[in-house]
Amino acid sequence: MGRSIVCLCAAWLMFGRAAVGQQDSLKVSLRYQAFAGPEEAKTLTGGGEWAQFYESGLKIGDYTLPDGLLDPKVVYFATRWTMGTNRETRWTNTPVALLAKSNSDVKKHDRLWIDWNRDKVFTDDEQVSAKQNGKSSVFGPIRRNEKSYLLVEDSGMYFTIVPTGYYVGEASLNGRKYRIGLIDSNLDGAIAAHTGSGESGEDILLLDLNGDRRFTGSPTDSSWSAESEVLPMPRLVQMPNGRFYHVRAARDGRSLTLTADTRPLGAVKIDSSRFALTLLGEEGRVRALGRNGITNVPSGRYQVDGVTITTLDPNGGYWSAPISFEKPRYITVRTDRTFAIDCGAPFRLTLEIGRDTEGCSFSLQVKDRSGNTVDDVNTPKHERPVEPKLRIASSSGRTVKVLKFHYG
Ligand SMILES: [Ca+2]
Ligand SMILES: [Ca+2]
Ligand SMILES: [Ca+2]
Repeated sequence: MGRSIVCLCAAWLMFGRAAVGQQDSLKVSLRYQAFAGPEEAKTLTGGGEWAQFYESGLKIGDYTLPDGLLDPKVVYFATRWTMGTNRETRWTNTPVALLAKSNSDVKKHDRLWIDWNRDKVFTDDEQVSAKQNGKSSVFGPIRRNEKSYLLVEDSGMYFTIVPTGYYVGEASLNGRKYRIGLIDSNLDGAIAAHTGSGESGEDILLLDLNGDRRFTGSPTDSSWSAESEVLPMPRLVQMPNGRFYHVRAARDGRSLTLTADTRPLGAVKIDSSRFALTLLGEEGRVRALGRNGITNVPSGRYQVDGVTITTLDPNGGYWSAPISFEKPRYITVRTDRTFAIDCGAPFRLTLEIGRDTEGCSFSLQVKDRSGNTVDDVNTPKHERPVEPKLRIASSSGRTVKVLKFHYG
């Protein structure tokens, strides 16, 4: 009895020593780099934060305006960070902006001032520079707390605020370099320690998994799909060498520390050549990438959050299909056994017919081979496939009606 305990301890110590090598803690220095353009900023931040101009109750006569403006308009400059959370006082705290047109040919306002000091005078130093981006305007950089943001016009009075850039560096792992980065996507001027929920709206971790030096993906659609390189800030991330690392980002975004997780790995089997298994554990949401039916995860107990099946497209890119489970599923990952999760292709369509006084309704559901719900199917262009059609025919085969399904 005593003998076996000694053996167990020895094995533990050996594992511990193997795990504490030079690769076990990585500090990566990051530098600030501007986004290639507002579109890249919007994609990688998952659309950025909303911003809106409101006209309610403001009188232009109360403000001192620069001379010679075309079609001036004073409006509240409302964003999550200018309005704060106190509903009672938010309008009195919200800066007022001045919009004007640069010439009579432009349809929309393309000049902007923000009365930051709230003295009701719009001065030259409060003017925000503007650039045309196709048919819409991009204002900025707007500075706040030493950070810079762009205001990208979506339509008329609706805008998106995005950071002007992100922090990027290279992590060296097993003799290879991987680009890694951070985005202050919730625009609070700091890189947050993760909240662990892995929801969009958090800051972003960028990780170039395939080594093409670009970051592909978006934190809103299929963010945890097998190939996404844009992740709402995780506490634990799997690096391309297959190991899991605890993520700690400096608040100023200038560095990132990755510390290897020391738990032994256990295998989870999913019958699919490429997939991502997302688990909820004590580190929040964890993504484990699977190849040839197997993935390895730090041992422990988890709730299965979802599985995304991925298939490479012969013309480049990949198809992905996230699968969710109706009832909460828990797994215990152990080193001495392989846990199997039954899900994956082939997918089946099930047709449901509803009847009421108005007539019939038809709905299609996509289920996987085990009856789990396939939440979505994404093409290599990150779009949904064309909706299927329903043909209603008479018993003689004559087409009575053709209906097109729509998503939602
Ligand atoms: Ca002012
Ligand atoms: Ca932040
Ligand atoms: Ca990449």
